[in-house]
Amino acid sequence: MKVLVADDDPISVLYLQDVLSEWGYEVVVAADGLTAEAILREEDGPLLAVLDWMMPGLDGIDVCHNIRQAGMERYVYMIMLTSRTETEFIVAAMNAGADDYIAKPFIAEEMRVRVRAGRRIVDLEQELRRQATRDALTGIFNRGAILDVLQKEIARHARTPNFLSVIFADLDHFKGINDTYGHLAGDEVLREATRRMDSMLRNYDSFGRYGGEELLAVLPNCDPEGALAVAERMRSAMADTAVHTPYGDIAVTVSIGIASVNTADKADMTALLHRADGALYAAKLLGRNCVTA
Ligand code: GH3
Ligand code: MG
Ligand code: MG
Ligand code: MG
Repeated sequence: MKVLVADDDPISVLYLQDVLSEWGYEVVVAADGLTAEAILREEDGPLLAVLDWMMPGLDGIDVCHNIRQAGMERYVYMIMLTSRTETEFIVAAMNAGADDYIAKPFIAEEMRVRVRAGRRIVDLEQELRRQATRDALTGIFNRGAILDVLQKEIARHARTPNFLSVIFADLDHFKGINDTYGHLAGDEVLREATRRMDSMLRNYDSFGRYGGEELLAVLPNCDPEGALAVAERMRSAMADTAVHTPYGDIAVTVSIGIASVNTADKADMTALLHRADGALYAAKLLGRNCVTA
C-alpha cells in the first residue's frame, strides 16, 4: 500500500521513509503542501497520508481541507504530524478533515500502530466500495456501477472528437438452460460467459451486468469498426466452446448489439443505450448468435 509522506524537513522525511518502507509500505514523498495535494488527487494516488502541519505553500491543514472538499471518490486517510499538541490545535486539525495526529518528534512504534489503524479503515472502505459496485455472482460491475462508468466516460470526452462504443450482450435461450440443467448450472454458465467475454476487452474498457443475463461493455476511444471486432470475438468465444460445468457441458451462444457515438456530438447516454438495445433486438430477430450495429 502506498503512503504519502509530506514534510519540508528532509531529515524527518528520510526517517519516515525508512520506517514506513521497513513496515512494507511504498512511500511517496512531497516536500510541500501543493505537491502533496496534487499527489493525493492523482487517479491512482495514495490512500494513506502523513502530513506535516508546517510546510511552505499549503500547510498540512490546508491539504486536509482541500482533499475533503475535493469530493474524491476514494477515501484518503490523513494523519497530521505536529509539534503543536494543545487541544485547540488538535481540534483544528480534525475539523479540517484529518483522521488522526501524531506529536512531533514521533516514536516509531506509535507511528506504526497509527498508520496500521488507518490502513484498517482504508481496507474496510475499499471492501465496502467493492461490494457496492460489483455483482456478487459474476464479480463484474453491477448495473449502477457500469452506468456510472458510462456517464463519466461521456462527460470526460465531451468536446473532444472521439468515439465511444457500447456493447449490449444477451445470452440466447438462457431460460431453456435453467429449465434443462437447473439454476445452479445457469449460474455457472453466466459466470463463465462473463469471464470469457471480459477477457476480450482492453484494460481501459469496463464490463457490467445490466440485468439478469444481459451484459453491458463500455469501450472508450473505440470506433464502430473496433467495437464490431471486439463484439465478434465475444460472440465466438461463446459459440466456439461449450461451457464445462459439474452438470454437463452446456453449449450457449450470445446475441450482441453495438452502438457508437462521437463524443464531440453531445452524446446522450439513454439514446446510446437505446440504440444498442435496438441492435440487440435485431440480432435476436436475425436468429441469435450474431452481432448487429
Ligand atoms: P432470448 O434468447 O430471447 O434472450 O431468450 P432467453 O431465454 O435468454 O430470455 P429471457 O429474458 O426470457 O430469459 C432470461 C432468463 O435468465 C430468465 C431468468 O430466469 C434467467 N436469469 C436471470 N438472471 C439469472 C441468474 O442470475 N441465474 C440464473 N441461473 N438465471 C438467471
Ligand atoms: Mg515542516
Ligand atoms: Mg436471453
Ligand atoms: Mg435477457
